[in-house]
Amino acid sequence: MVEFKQSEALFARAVELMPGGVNSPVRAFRSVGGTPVFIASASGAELVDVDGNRYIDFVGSWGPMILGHAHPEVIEAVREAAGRGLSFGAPTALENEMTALLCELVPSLEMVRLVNSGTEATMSAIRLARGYTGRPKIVKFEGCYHGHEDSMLVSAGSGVATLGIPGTPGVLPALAEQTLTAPYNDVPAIEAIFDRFGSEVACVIVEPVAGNMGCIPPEPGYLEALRRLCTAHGALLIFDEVMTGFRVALGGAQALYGIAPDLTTLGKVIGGGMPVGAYGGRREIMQHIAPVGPVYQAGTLSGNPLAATAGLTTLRLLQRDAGLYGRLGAMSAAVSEGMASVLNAAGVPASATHVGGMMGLFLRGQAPRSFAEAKEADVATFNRFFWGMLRRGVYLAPSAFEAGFVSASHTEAHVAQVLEAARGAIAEALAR
Ligand code: KE4
Repeated sequence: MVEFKQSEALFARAVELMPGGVNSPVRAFRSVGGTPVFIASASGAELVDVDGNRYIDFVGSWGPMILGHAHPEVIEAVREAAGRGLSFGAPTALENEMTALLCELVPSLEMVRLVNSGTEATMSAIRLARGYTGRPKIVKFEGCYHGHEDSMLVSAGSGVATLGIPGTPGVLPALAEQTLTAPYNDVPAIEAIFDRFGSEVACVIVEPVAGNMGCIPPEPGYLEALRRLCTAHGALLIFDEVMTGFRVALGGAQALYGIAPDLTTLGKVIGGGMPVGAYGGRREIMQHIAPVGPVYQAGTLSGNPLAATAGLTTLRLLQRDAGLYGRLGAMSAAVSEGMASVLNAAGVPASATHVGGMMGLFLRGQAPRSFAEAKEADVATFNRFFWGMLRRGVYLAPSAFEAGFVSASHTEAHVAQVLEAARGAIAEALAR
């Protein structure tokens, strides 16, 4: 019988010290219920919790761990860099190397600014878009998440092309109404927004493959429509590739789909597990950022040598492995489609999506194309399935509305273990 006693004891203390006992809400398991497991260590594709339970990991720290946990070359490079000092608050050659490699690998990047998180990257890119265009409005899509800055924490107003309303206390209505939202994969809806507000729109920010409502790929022609409309109306197209960057292809979704955004935001994989974000794009836009331009943005630990070392080592390993993204795509397909097949065989309608090293599992007969469709999935059964998988040594994302991630360390043996666990977990979920 799997025991979680140490995790339960630690969580009882954690909830007295941190809001919800966590430093990021999704880790609290509130979507799936129960007590989150506390992780003691990780290596390759596997996690070990404080009770000694081992798991095949399909969260990978929400995307960064694409090589697998504790990759020996990354660990050694960080160890060696640490001996030279942790942070200087001054330029280092490492930052030249890191930003040069990002510009080499991501097609639309001519200039980059390093920051410390995906949120900082998107917050800064949005401020830059508003400063560069002189326009107030931004457009985002329902079910897409771009970090927790105020302009992004809004809910769709009633009906299409209406002004946003605060999605959480603390966001000012005056700011929220400058954010317009539209359903993902809905070209008429974004056309309606541009028809009404075109001359006021500073930018459209989009996850080129949506990963925060489960994994929902763009419909054919969708990203092209966003590119066309932004160009026609003088708005900037921002690809938020915090999740898709180096996850769906070496050059990100923009390389996979052949679309050049005006700005790109990055995070997760580019830090190799340490805190790194970045935003960048055409030189003539990025030159508007301080100290060379008037749009202010700064950060004490931006470009931190240790984090840059972890990121740079990771990116170089990805660059060197020509077959990696083909293997990641085959792995994410085998896992997601395999689980969906097991659920369907048990009489539970399920569908799978996968792009490169990210994937989605929906307890819904057809793969959703939007957040509204994703919300039609059977979340209650997913939550029971989640716990059945966890007890059988498979760590899925603790929410029906998150993407899953594979790594270079996942093997065929892991796939077989997952499918065996899924058969038991869904039978148990249905018996309860
Ligand atoms: P961070 O500030 O969490 O580094 O990045 C924010 C962010 C920006 N853009 C996209 C597309 C993202 O997916 C994220 C963060 N993703 C979540 C996973 N759904 C991180 C997990 C968490 O919030 O703890």
